[in-house]
Amino acid sequence: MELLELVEDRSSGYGERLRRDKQGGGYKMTASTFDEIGRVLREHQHFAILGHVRPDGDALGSQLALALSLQQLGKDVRVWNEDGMLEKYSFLPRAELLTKPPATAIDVDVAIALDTAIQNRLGTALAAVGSAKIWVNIDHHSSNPGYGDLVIVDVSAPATGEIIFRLIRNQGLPLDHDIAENLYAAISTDTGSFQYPKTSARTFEIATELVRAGGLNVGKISQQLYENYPRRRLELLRELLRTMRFSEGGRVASFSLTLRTAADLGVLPEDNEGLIDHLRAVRGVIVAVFFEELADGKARVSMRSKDEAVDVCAICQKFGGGGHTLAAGARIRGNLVEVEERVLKEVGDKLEVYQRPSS
Ligand SMILES: [Mn+2]
Repeated sequence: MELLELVEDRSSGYGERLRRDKQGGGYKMTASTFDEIGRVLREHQHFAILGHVRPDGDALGSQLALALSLQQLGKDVRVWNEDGMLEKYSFLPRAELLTKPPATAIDVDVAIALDTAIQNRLGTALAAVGSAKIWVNIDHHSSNPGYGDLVIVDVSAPATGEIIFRLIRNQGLPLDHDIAENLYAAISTDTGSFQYPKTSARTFEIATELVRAGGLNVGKISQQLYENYPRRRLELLRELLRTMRFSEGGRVASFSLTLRTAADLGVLPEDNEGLIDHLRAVRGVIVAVFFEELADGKARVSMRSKDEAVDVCAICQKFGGGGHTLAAGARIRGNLVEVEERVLKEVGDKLEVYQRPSS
């Protein structure tokens, strides 16, 4: 069935809309078709491709992949992220294309936001777009309200990179080794190496096509993604584990990072990506929470759930954040200890009404 739908996607622009209608309820906006987006890509010349602040592999890989494909069509493409290219993803092909946005705004024909649930999560990259005739929003976060003129928010996709691949294939856009490697990295990181629940047959089909079309060396990419961390990331984990606590009878696990500890270790924001998985991996844990003190009087909260019945996106939305059902986050005003208490109380309340399935 998934394969049929993939074929349908290629033959017309309407596969996407059909799938959305079938799922029903989960979408908050009218879907644009790949045809509509493809037309905009072909008919304009100047593009800005943007991604969310504190980017992950999905944001950076998707941005680079779409930019490279458009460049091959002879388009003028700027690729901006507030944080610029992260050290850990600097191995991505043509990583140098992705830069911090300029201080002075630049007009473009089309601005494309990728993997970004809330438009202001584009940070300074949003301000760098002086004017754009058309805004395109391609994402897979369930909390995305559907900002922009052309919108594809596919919450069934485990990664924005998967949607970009389908767009490229559906519209016959260029796909070479460099594009394939960026998309593979995007999908690999956002699926937790093809492990998270939204990883589907379609995901593996796409990975197969990327490996084949790009002649990718999976072992080498994985090594660069998962076996190339700086030592301080492990030193950070050691400090986090000292603060580890379990609550709600072992169903909630959390740890926290103070500004002081982060400064002592020389931690970069990217160092903690994925560390929360150590909490999630514990038997009996349903919700994992990572608290990080920020310099602006707020705390950053990352949350993971192992059960669809416990929707951490809903919890984070109560605090002004968002994300996916099983992976979400928020930035909350208040000191670290106070935020920890408020959030863990909310998680506890959610778990109280949650009944574990008997099977
Ligand atoms: Mn993503």
